[in-house]
Amino acid sequence: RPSEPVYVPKGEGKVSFEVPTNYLPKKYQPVAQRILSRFGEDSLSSVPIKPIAIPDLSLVLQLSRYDSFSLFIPAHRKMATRLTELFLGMRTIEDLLSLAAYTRDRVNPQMFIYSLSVAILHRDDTKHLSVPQLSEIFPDKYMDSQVFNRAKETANVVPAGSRMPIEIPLNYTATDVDPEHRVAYWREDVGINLHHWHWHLVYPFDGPRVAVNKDRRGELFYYMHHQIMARYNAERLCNGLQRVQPFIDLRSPIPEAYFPKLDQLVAGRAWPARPTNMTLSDINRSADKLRFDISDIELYRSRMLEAVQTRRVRNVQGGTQILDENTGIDILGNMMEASILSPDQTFYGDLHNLGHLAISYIHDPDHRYLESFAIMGDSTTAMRDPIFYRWHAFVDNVFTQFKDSLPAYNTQDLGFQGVTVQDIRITSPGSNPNTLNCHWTKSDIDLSRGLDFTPRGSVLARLQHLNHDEFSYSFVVNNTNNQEVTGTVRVFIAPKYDETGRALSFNDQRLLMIEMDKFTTRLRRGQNTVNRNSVESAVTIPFEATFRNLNDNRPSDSDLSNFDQFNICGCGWPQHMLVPKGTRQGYPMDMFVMISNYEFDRVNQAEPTGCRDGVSFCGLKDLKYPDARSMGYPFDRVARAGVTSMSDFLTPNMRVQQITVRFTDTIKARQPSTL
Ligand code: CUO
Repeated sequence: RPSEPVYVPKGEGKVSFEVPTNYLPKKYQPVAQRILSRFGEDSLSSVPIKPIAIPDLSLVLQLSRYDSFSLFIPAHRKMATRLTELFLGMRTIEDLLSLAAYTRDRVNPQMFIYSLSVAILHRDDTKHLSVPQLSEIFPDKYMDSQVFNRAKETANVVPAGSRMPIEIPLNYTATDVDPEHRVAYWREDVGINLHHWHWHLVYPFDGPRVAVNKDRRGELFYYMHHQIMARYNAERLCNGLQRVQPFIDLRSPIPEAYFPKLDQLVAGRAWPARPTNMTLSDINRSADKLRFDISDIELYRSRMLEAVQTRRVRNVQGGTQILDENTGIDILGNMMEASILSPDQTFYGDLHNLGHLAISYIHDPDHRYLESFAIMGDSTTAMRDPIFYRWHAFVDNVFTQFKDSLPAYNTQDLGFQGVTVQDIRITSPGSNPNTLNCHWTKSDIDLSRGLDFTPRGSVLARLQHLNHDEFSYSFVVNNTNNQEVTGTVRVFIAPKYDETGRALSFNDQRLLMIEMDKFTTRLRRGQNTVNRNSVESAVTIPFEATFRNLNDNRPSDSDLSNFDQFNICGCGWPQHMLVPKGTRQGYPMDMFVMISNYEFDRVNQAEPTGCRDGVSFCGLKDLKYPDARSMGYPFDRVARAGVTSMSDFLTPNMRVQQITVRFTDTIKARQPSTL
């Protein structure tokens, strides 16, 4: 049993840490007293750090504090794994805290946060804690670098409490001359990028087995990224853009450019940009112990495709494994990402990761300019770049090819005896039925934890982001069974028309289906009305997980974590991005609702004790994925024979309703939830 969790500040007071002098890096030791008093003079409580035997850190210290850190680089991965193992191996919380205090100013800061976060998520005595919000530790990975000079200026001149938030304009990376810029608000959204970082933190592909070996992790890699693609494609269609073209010919120039305008504060360097029409090259960077050719990626790709076509994979023992209906996608996901669960990591390589790396070194493949990787090399920032989606469209196509080779669901797989969905509708206050309303909102993020200011106190950045009015679903369901039954309600929405205005075929539309919610419900005999609010969605985490409330002037040090307050999970789609933007005229979409028989969906296991938000994308901590069906069901397979349209597809336990998504180009303050 853990002793008092001393490192979680309680109450209103400020907290300081009493660190043994020799725990500070050598350069700070002569001024130890000054440093410690600087952070300690107005503290109300302090946490003593006990001296421990410091383990061997030689491997971990090979990466300098000022280098960029990427999990896609195998050498970095090794170091991070070692550090994670050390944190996981600390006997008590006090020992963990001591090692963290010792390593904090010595090891690469990004590796430090990564390894400590993975350890916190997986140690028995800390797994009830939420990991710190990355946008507040490394705000430089999420917003325009200009903001940081302005933040410093403000902090020096204006006392804490009277500081106005620093406004970051919406369109700071490009102009509409580049059509791709129309969806920059989506790609550069802080909440979306935080979700992606957090997902990869919860589901690392390398590292201690306890962290990697999770129920259906390969399948979730497929499904979560597939949903990102579906959402991004819907967003593109709303903005008059075509669906993403997969990046297949790796020798062809990449027309999509990206200029991130982000700085790496610790490294003191700007993230490299990529002008239009650059081409990939073989990578040979001895400083990163990294060497591979584009033909290696092509070779791994052909092996992966062969596995998909034959539905067989090689394993390291020299045998073969069948990719079957149930576990095939999980194995493929692990192969694609090259997790340590891949059946043969050497033969299938790390296709997905090498794609990220080759793209991220396109500007300096042989390190002659001493440049580091671009934002595709870091899962924290990768989703900002248009090329992310072209690469992941390729990745998704491989999975879809496999799924399409499986037998279609028949009406028995889809139906629910005696259950009929009679009416489905969306209600949004002050609006027509079946209408979703989007607009802009401005919200704040505190920069002060990520910047070393004197004088201290919070400095807020105010960001403009997409948002929607809260809404609710109501479904009328008839149960003609002579008893109460339990069902899983599955709610999806998808665009109705393609780029040219033609109705999408069933097979195209199903690949664009966005999961909006999934929940279980009891159905009494006879007619039932099932109600559900948008903030309850199984894909999202609450608004407060991403932003602070406007005009919330609590000093940041006494509010060390708004996670503690809301018991928020970090992984999950941000609530403010639940709905695609729509259009001013009103964008037509189909809402699809299915109630499946819970007898076939149920996973028998203990009730979750930790967070339950964002479950569809993030699973449940230490438990099995709580839905026994294939992820993406019922849209993960091709249509059964004879089905060409959505209406052909429907069984009585499903229903479709056209909805309208309307965008109003105004800034609207967030309304408190009605729930
Ligand atoms: Cu999430 Cu490519 O997997 O970034």
